[in-house]
Amino acid sequence: MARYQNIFTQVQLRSAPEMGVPLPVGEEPRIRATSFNHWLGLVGQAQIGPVYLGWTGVAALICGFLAFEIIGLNMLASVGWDPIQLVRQLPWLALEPPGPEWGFDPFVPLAEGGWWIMAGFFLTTSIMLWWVRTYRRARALGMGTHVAWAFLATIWLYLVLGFIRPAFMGSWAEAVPFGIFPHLDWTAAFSIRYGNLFYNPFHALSIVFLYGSTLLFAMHGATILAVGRYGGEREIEQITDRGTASERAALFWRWTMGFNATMESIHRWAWWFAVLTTLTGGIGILLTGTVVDNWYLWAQQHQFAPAYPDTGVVDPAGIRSVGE
Ligand code: 07D
Repeated sequence: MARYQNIFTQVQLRSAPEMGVPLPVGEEPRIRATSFNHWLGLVGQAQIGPVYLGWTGVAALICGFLAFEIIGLNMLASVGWDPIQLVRQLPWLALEPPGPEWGFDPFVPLAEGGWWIMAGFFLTTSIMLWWVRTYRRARALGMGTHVAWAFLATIWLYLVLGFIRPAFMGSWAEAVPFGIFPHLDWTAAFSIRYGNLFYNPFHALSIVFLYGSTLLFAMHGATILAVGRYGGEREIEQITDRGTASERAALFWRWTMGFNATMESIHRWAWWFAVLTTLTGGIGILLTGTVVDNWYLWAQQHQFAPAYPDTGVVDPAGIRSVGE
């Protein structure tokens, strides 16, 4: 029998589908149909299904579909209902939030940003319902709820960008537009408007954790692949035994840098780095325009950006002249 398997050598089993551990009544998968797919089998499990699609899942999919339709139809309307132009211009098309004249008014005419509020409402409802789904499915399986809390850290940044900060600023116009290039343009304009986001220490922290996450992921992924020939991917049975893949993996890092994470702690490192990326990011965005109006001037005041000689140019934010 083949024992050492990797993406190139694996044996894909075809037998009665694996239906999982016994679960309490009402918690079992609702859609019990299964199938096998060779291509999926090359990158993960070949078995598709069973799927649990409870009411939170169904409602999330419906709300997500409504948001997608509202955004798509508005974009189609913006090119005169021409499907060819929709495809051709898609990366540039947008559904914009209400203009500054509407403040944070919840009732805005549809064509003046009301559609954006409605799409945002359905998208947010969809995401929150999906969050409930991740929490409840984990509980039903007797698992911890770590995935749900990590997911909430991303939802935090999403809500700060699209709802919480605009509410604090009293204007929907501060929120992110829907659209591929338009949301990127918004990012650049936001950075410039508030004095260069590079000088926002929470943006810097967020980058530390983002880059740190990629580094940790690369180190952990590479380590486990490197000990695959000793069965390193079977983590649990390896923790206590001597001479295992797990011990070699730990020793490798202790030899090369004097310290090693454990089989358990490496996953806590990864969880915290990923979660802190959007947690610190959301704090940075929430402070922008509410507490700090110009990050470059703020950095000068706090002695981590150089102060250039006074040019006499008055800060457009009205705080003081540059270099003062
Ligand atoms: C999760 C959010 C997506 C949300 C969207 C819209 C609603 C509607 C409506 C209820 C993932 C939400 C809409 C909620 C609701 C109703 C009615 C994103 C999520 C689409 N940066 N940067 C980060 C780097 C620069 C800028 C994080 C690097 C420039 C802004 C990360 C560089 C400028 C923001 C990061 C760089 C700039 C960020 C994202 C280099 C101009 C953020 C982490 C090397 C381009 C975000 C604190 C993440 C943030 C963010 C990296 C440069 C602007 C660490 C590496 C100087 C405005 N940047 N950046 O996982 O958190 O995002 O900032 O140059 O908002 Mg940056």
